[in-house]
Amino acid sequence: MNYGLESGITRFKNRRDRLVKVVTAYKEWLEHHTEAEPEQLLRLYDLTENLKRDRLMVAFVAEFSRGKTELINALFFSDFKQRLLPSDAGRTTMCPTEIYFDAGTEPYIRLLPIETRFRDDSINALKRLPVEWSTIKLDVSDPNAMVTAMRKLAETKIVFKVEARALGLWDENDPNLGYMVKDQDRVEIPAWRYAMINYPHPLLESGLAILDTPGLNAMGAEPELTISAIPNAHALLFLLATDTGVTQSDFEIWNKWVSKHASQHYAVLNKIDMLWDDLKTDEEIGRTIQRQIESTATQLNITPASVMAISAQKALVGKIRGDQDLLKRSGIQALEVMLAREIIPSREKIMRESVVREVGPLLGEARETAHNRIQAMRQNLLDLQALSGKNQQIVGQMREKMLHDKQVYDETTRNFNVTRKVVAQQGWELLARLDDDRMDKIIEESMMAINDSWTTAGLIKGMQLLIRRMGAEFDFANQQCGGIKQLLNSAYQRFHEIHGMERMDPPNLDLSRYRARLDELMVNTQEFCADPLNIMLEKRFMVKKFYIALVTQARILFQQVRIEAETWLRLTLDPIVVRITEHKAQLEHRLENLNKVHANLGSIQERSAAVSRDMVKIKVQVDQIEEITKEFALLTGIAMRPMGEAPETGAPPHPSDFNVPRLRAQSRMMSYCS
Ligand SMILES: Nc1nc2c(ncn2[C@@H]2O[C@H](COP(=O)(O)OP(=O)(O)OP(=O)(O)O)[C@@H](O)[C@H]2O)c(=O)[nH]1
Ligand SMILES: [Mg+2]
Repeated sequence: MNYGLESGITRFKNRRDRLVKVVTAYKEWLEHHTEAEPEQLLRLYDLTENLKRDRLMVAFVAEFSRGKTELINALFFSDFKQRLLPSDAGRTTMCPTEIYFDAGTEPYIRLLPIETRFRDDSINALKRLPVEWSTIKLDVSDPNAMVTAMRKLAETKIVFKVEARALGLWDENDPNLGYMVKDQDRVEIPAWRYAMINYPHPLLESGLAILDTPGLNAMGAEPELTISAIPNAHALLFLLATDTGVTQSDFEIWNKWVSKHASQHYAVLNKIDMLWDDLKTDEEIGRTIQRQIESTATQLNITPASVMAISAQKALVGKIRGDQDLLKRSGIQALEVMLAREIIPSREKIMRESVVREVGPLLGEARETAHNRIQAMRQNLLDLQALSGKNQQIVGQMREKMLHDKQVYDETTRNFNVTRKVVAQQGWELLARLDDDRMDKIIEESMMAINDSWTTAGLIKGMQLLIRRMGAEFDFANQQCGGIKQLLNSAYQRFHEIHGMERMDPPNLDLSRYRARLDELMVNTQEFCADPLNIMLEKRFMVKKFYIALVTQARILFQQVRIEAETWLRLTLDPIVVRITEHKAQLEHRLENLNKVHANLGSIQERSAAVSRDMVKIKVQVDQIEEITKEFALLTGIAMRPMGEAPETGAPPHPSDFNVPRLRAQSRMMSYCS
């Protein structure tokens, strides 16, 4: 039993599955009932695939030995009936460990050798190269074998100081590294740089992912953690222990890497069992714990209510033994309730917003199209009824008028197509400025600014240039999108004025959150460079590693902006094109009716019957899209607009996730550009 956590995650998974289903239904509707471009369908397919992989990442961050791993064991792996992940006094977890479920492969633990630090590849890049990792298959039915395999996470090796220095893990002048010394020449270093565990646990299968991290020095040594993994996690759990209080290094971690992140973060005061005292009453113990909560809150500058006091160890024991009293006393239930009530819904919100942003406007448009089709059919019937009893001359006049209307419409469409070509060209230019080659060039320029001087001064120069260049591309994207929007608006205006088509107001491209992330990277750089420990010459290695981490994150941002721009173009142009094409089809249909009736006045009944039959078919389309919209509205919480009302204007909501898997879609080209 874990207080709402399991049901919370299951709810998250159900919602996600239902979203996948509704987007798939919409895609199929488009396939069957419209001339949807293959690229658009592919994009929707990508979206559903990405949704299926959507995870809720909870990162555990703290100084060593505060009980991070013990808490992970207690929260998620107590069913194992023993300690699954190694947790021990002193430094235990030696490398950052990601735990998740991937249905595509057998359970495994994958370990990245520490020697890969010699290379200039980021961990993110190495994740795509399985050969670089040492992989151990996990036999989940054998607990002892599992525990043995997990011991790898705590593995260390003894190396000569020169090697450790070359790996950027050892610095004679750093007083914090004394614990590594084995003898005069040798030091102990982690055997692995990073671990990935694929484990079929129900919570992980439902989309939860966990990041366990080692203490402070390890965090500083792997800048990718502090620059991307931790800021990109959806929730951070920061642990303190009652026996150590808030030490200088606890405070540093909280201050530098936890408190200022926009993602949800929580302070957890662990090891309260150390304050349990048989010679004190429960009230006295309660008061002692409360005092420690208050002093922790004061030091971290947060309210006492936001510090959760727990005993991870007793929670694990309580769960393994089924001891409800111990479990209750451990305080872990409050933490589980918080995870279920706050973290999961906030992740769900991000997922919903991203789907609403990508699909919402298009779905609304599809619904509008279906209703317009019915409307046009009704008009057709009225037209036909109006024709009954008319002579051929009158029908001929009506046909002439309709023909004229259609010619005017075709002329407007031709003009629009000229604009469309210009827009396509500008769209290409825009996307070309945001592609990987462009980013490579920007990185190259920034490396030139550093000019192989891996000092903090060089780093600042290189990063300033990188961020300036990226910012300039973002500016260009905003400008270009503004221009495209204006062009389309004035081209569409003619349809509104001459042909009475409803007004449209496409959203603006909003890149503010990417800019904020860029600014954050610059702040990270400045902070790194201001740290006296990093200014020393020996830290050249770290400067380079830090730069690689920054560039990795910057590249992800750049790819995200490209996807954002690509989506924006689609959301802006597609609905207009659909509307114009639909209107044309309707005019043609009406003209065809007039032509047939003109040729044979006796065919009105027959035509009316044919239109009525078509109407039944279209009614099915309308019903389907209504169902899809209803489910979509229910899942995303957006209001369903009663049909016939003016569309809402302004930008749809923005998600704040930096979901890397979405990048898969980046190579897709816009269909209308081809
Ligand atoms: N008394 C007590 N001990 C605990 C509690 N939680 C963890 N411990 C012990 O504290 C030690 C460190 O716990 P870990 O889970 O390894 O701590 P960690 O934060 O993961 O440490 P690193 O992996 O070194 O970063 C272990 O011996 C745990 O058994 C607790 O609630 N009470
Ligand atoms: Mg640990």
